[in-house]
Parts: sequence; C-alpha cells; structure tokens
Amino acid sequence: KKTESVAVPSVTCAEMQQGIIDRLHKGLATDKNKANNKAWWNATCLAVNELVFEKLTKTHHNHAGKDTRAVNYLSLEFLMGRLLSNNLQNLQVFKVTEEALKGLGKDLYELCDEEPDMALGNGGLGRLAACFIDSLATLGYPAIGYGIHYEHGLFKQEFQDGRQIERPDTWREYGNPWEICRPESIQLIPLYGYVETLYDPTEGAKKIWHAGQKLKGVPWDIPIVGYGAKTVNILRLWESRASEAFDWDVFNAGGYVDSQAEKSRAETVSKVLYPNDSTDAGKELRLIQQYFFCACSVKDILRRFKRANSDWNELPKKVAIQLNDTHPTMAIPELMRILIDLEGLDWDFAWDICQKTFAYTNHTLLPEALEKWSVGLFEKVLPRHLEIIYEINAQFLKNVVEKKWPGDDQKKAKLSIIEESDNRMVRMANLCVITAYKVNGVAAVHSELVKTDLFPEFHELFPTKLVNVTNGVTPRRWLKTCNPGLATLLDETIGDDWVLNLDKLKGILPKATDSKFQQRFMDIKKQNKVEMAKIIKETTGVEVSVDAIFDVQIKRLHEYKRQQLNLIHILTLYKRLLENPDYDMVPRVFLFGAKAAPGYHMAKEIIFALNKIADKVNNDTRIKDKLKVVFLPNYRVSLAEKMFPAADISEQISTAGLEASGTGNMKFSLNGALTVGTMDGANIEMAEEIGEQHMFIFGLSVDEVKDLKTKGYKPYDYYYNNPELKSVLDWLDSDFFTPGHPGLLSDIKRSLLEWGDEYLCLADYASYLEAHQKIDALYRDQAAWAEKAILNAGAMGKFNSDRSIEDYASKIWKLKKFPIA
Ligand code: 26W
Repeated sequence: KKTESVAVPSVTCAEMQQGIIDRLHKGLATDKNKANNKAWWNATCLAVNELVFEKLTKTHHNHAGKDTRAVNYLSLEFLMGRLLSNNLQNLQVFKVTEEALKGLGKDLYELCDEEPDMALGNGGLGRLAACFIDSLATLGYPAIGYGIHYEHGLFKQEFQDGRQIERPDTWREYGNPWEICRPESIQLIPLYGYVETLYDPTEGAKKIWHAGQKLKGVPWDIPIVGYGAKTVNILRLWESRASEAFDWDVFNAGGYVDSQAEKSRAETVSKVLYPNDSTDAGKELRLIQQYFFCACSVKDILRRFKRANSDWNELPKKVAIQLNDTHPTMAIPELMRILIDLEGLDWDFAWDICQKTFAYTNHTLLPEALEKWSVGLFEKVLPRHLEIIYEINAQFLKNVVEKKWPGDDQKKAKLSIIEESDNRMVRMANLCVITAYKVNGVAAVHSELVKTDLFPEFHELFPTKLVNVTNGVTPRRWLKTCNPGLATLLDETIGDDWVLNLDKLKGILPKATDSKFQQRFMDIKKQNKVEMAKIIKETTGVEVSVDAIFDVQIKRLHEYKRQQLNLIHILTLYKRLLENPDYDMVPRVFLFGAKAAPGYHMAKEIIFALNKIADKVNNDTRIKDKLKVVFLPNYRVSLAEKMFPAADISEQISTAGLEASGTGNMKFSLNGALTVGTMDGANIEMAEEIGEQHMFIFGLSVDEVKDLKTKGYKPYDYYYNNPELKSVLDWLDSDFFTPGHPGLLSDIKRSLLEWGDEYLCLADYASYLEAHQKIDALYRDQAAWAEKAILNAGAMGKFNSDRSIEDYASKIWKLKKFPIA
C-alpha cells in the first residue's frame, strides 16, 4: 500500500561523486589519496552546498521580489546539532550520496560523525527553535531565524573522578562549511553614553543618544533546507567585532596595542553562550549580548522592510517578530527608539506598531528563570532604552491598570515593569506581556498555568492575549534521519509521506497486535540498542546487555526534572539485589545524559553521585549484571540522535506543574519507547493521544502538588514511614560509594530532608516504584511490550513541529505559505 514517493533525487550518483572529488580538488586543494575523513566530510558538505545555494537564491528572489509577509524568529539559542545528514535527507539525496561515497571507498555515516555539533543552545528552548526553522522551511513559510554567532557554544562536558568539568566548545575552530559571511549587511550598534534632550519649538523634546561605544555586527547566514528542498530559508547569526571607527581613534592617539585590547573586548560580546538553563545571573555582558543581538536583528528587519516599503503602517502587515522567551525582549524598546528618535514617528504611532508586531513565547514558570535587570545597569549600558521603558510603563499604569483597578496600588506594584525594591529591577516578562499582541505557553497545562498562576492580572486585562501552542519536534531529524531502520519499516508499511504528514503514523496502529510487525519493530529496537551498546563501551568501557531494559533520562540536569528521584530508585533496586541476589527483576541499564549549569551546586552533586553509584554498581559481581548505570559524558544533539532510538523507557518525571512542555518525551515515544512520567507538560497531551493505560503515569498531579504545598509538605513523614526509603537515603551518608570519604553524597539526602525537598521527590517515591514494577512485569511479555511501543509511536502525529508551526501561523502570525516552484 505504498503511496506516491516524495523522493525526487536531483542528482545522480556519478554527479555526486564528481561533485565531491571536485570539491576535494578545487575547494580544499587536496585529493582522494591525501584527504582524511575530515576533508572528505568537508568536501561532501561543499558539494551539498552547490545544491543548496541555487535553491537559496531562488527562495530569496521570490520572497524579496514579492515582498511577502515573513516571521522573524528571534532566539538567543539555536541548538542545531549536525547539518550534513539532515541536509542530505531534506534534499532527498541521502541514499545517492551514501552510494556515491561508497564507490569512493568512504562510509557516509563515518563522515557524518566528523561534523562538530553546532551547540548554540542549552536545551529544550534552543532545540525547539531548531525544529521550528526546519518546519518553517519545509512548510514553505517565509521566515528568518535570528541568533548569535557564538564563538563557543555550550561547554564540552568531561568527567574527572565523577565530577563535571567544563571545557570550551570549539565548533568552528577550523571553519564551518555551512555558513556564508555577509559583510554587505553589517550593522553598527551603539552602547553606553548619555541622552541629550533638545527642545524644538514645533516638535517638542527630541532625544539624542550619544553612544560611548559602537560595536559592529557581522551576519553569518546558514541555509535552512526544507524537506523536499523547495524553500531554503536562512538562519542569520550575528558576530560582534570592534567597529573600525573606534579602533581608528585609539590608533591615532598612539594606542595601537590598546586598540587590540578594545578589539578583543568587542569580540567578547558574541564569544560565549551563557550556560544557564533557568537562572539568570544578571551580568552586564549578558545584557549587552542580548541588546547587541536585538539591535542587529531589528535593524536588519527594518532594512529589508524599507527596500519595498515607505509607509510605516505597513510594518505590522509585513513583519511578525516572535520573541523566544524574554531573552530578546530588548527588541521592543529598540524598535520604539528607532521609530521615534531616528524615524521621527510620534509615540502613539510607534507604540501601536510595536503592539502589532511582537509576540512572545513563555517557556518556563520557574520564578528564578524570569529575567530581571537592575535599573542601574540599564541606565549605564542603555540609557535611552530605560527612558523608553519608563514611558511605556507610565502609560500602561495610567491608561490600563488605573482604569481597570482605580486607586489599587498593589495591582500597580505587581504589574509594573519596574520592581520597586532596594535594588530596582526591570522585569522583562512584564514588558513582553504588555507589548505583545499574543503570548503563548508551550503545552496545554503550561498555558493554563500561565493564565492562572503566572500572569492572572494580565489575563484579566487582556483576556484574548494568552494562548497555547503545544510544542513539537521535527520528524525529519528525530525519526527519518536518526532511526533509518524504523523509518524504512514505516515507508514499507504506510508509505513514505509520513515525513510530511505525521498523522499518517496512525496507519501502524492496526499493526500493533500483528506479531510479524511486532517482531520487525522489536528487531529494529534491538539493533539500535546494539549500536548504543557499542558507543557505551567505547566511551565509558562499560559492557551492557541489549536484553536488558534500556531506561533513559536525557535532559539538562535540574532538580525540578528530578534525576535524583531516578537515583533513589536505582539505589532501591541495588539494595534489594544486595539483600537478595536472586531478587527477580528484568536486567536494567540506566542511561543518563545531562549537563549541569557550571554554578549549580546541587545539579553537579547529582552528577557526581550518579557517577559514583555507577562505579560501584557496574563493578559489583554479586548482582550478576542485573543492574548497570551509565552516565554518558557530553550529552548533545548528536548523542541524543543515537539514544532516543535505543531507548525502551523514557523518563519524564518532573514535579507536576514545573516542566513547561518537554520535547524529549515526544522524541522517545516517536522512536518506540514507553514513558514513565508525571502528569506534567506535554506528557498530559501525550497521554490523551496514546491512552494513559499505555504509559506508566505516576505521582502527584498539578492540583495535588499545590494542595500538598499549601497544607505544608513534610518530607520526614515519608522518610520515617517508609523503611526502604529511609535505608536508601541513609546509605548516602555512608562511605559505601566513596570509600574512605563518608558524607560526599550527603547533600543529596539533605536536599531531600533538611532542605525541604522542594520538588517533592519523597512524596512521589512510592508511586514511582510502583510504575517501575509495572514496567518490569510488562517487559517479560515481549508481545505486550511491542504492542504498547507501536501504539506509542503511532499516536505521535500531533507532536510534530509542523503542526506547532501551523498553529503559530494561524493563531499568531497570520502567515501565508509562499510556495517556491
Ligand atoms: C538565562 C536564563 C534562562 C535560560 C533558559 C532562563 C530560561 C531558559 C529557558 C526558558 C529554559 C528552557 O529551555 N525551557 C524549556 O523550553 C522547552 C521548549 O519550550 C520546554 O519543552 C521545556 O519544558 C522548558 O523547560
């Protein structure tokens, strides 16, 4: 029942071979006898570029020529991973290239492994941006991603005696074949200085910002190839440099060496990605980084707008700007400043334009993640923007809050953009919600909590502003590219157009009880586990059995994500095995991948503890290989691509109400893993689609968490009432896992008892154990397991980023597709 193929290879094997050899010779000045794998990879990328550039130019001419409405996706993070295999898939020349290279004696998969990850993001938010630009191009929407061209992406993680060490990431040390520098679109960005007020008898006060320094923003473009390669959009990344003007002054004053210091100061602005995934340190450099990025992007957007337009009323019709969390909020006052100070628009007109142009996505409810900047810092770095923010705030409080709640100063204090404390702060989320015409959360439950808990007053003021767009993941990278075995089975079973229409996956549901299909499905899983086992052996030396349950938790290390709950479950099993070597359990391999923010003490302690426990467990012959624990170092997109397809169990165990959505949860299920999870984030919608009975749902619900917290949560009650839990936690105080050094793991116990167990691990412990018992029981019945795994994968249609983008396009951006012939 094969539907029409979407694959149209635009190049023959011989042409591809010629292209690669040509690039080796003419692009890299080497040849096939001298070239190492890196050079072969590079040449292959360059050959691919020849296919891409043509389509890029064509897309550009179409969009620019027709002056189409476009969305500008502003994000401080784009976690792209590797591009070669994905570009080959989206161009539909993967097979042909594989064959071409084979003919040249090269293995495409090996060459793909040469590519450093483009790790310009921390976690969920950055990866979501990457999935979104893939979907935008695939669906044929005019779109441009704006980001920062970090010299160093997220740090490389190593372990030394079980502890995380951070090393710089050098993804483009030797150049990057995918990027195109565009010096013709450089921007100059002012900073510091002071504001002068001029009084004009007719026009009134005019503000002039005399900057103390100017940075140069250099754009690097990365082509984003849509699946089927009709539309090729760009990701434009800004790099900071010293502006010539400034260097020249210092140079004239005889400060050649000083000017070099100035140069490196300017370059620090885009030097490194901030590695915090939830807490903000409020550092000056980060504010400058955010502003630099916003100013470059806004200027670029206006430059493109002005090419075809002279009426400012047209701006909101041609331009949608999506703010990916509050990190790019400075785009708002920057657009106001340009419209008022430089273009001479009056305040009301400029404000009206801004309110019709910006939309904002909230990605977290964690209070520590809501960005605030001290007024003093603002005043020093961006004096004119602070004035503009004050004015936006004054008008909002007077015209909106005072009208709705006359005389209510408490409401004003809560909704004000300025937090009135000893150290006055600018609240970026308030500025976003006040300005944006739409604000969205990223999963149904999260969006509800945004309305009821995070911004209830704003919701009263603007009842249609807050909406939901449930996250999704691109099936191109997260199934077709990363799991070729399963992709082929799907092609053969339901036709190959599921890649563009993931709802077609439903077609495998009737096969869930078909034993032949089950067998093929499970064989593919087994093969993926074999591959994973090899990687585990190579990177850690640990040998694992592929007959064991691969139980995987991969995500940033954070207490609310509760890797520590997983940890105490592992200790529970280990203890049971030690007490009874015949304890009947299906062998388990617990796999972890996670980076901790470098300054996050507890997160680092959890990594250390897991590594110490792994050392002990993996070398304990008494437990007869029933338990293995592996913490893979340097979790990143390319490693994720190997882990999702090899997982049996997906750990999605955040405290209910705290994981905005999660997107890894979707990738696991799509690849046939079963979920053990709480009713949180997108897990809830997954349960709706899959059927709760086909998942291992456990723990307190959002409402139960709230109730327990108001009632007063007492972790000691659980500790004293559950002897097994008590013995496991007490174990952490011993030197069992850290011989000769008792207490090295005690902080974990303390955080769960003395320090109040903020994330309710102990409250959910018993229920979590029960869920794992059910997992163990089900795995013994391979047919029943296979059935559920198929039902999971088949139900993932909704969680595709194409659907998310269609939701944004219709609910928020009012964006039309622009098909490129
Ligand atoms: C600098 C401080 C900082 C950095 C990152 C504050 C907040 C963040 C992000 C909002 C954290 C993040 O990545 N959030 C995740 O976004 C995903 C995509 O929407 C969701 O799936 C995750 O649940 C959410 O934690």
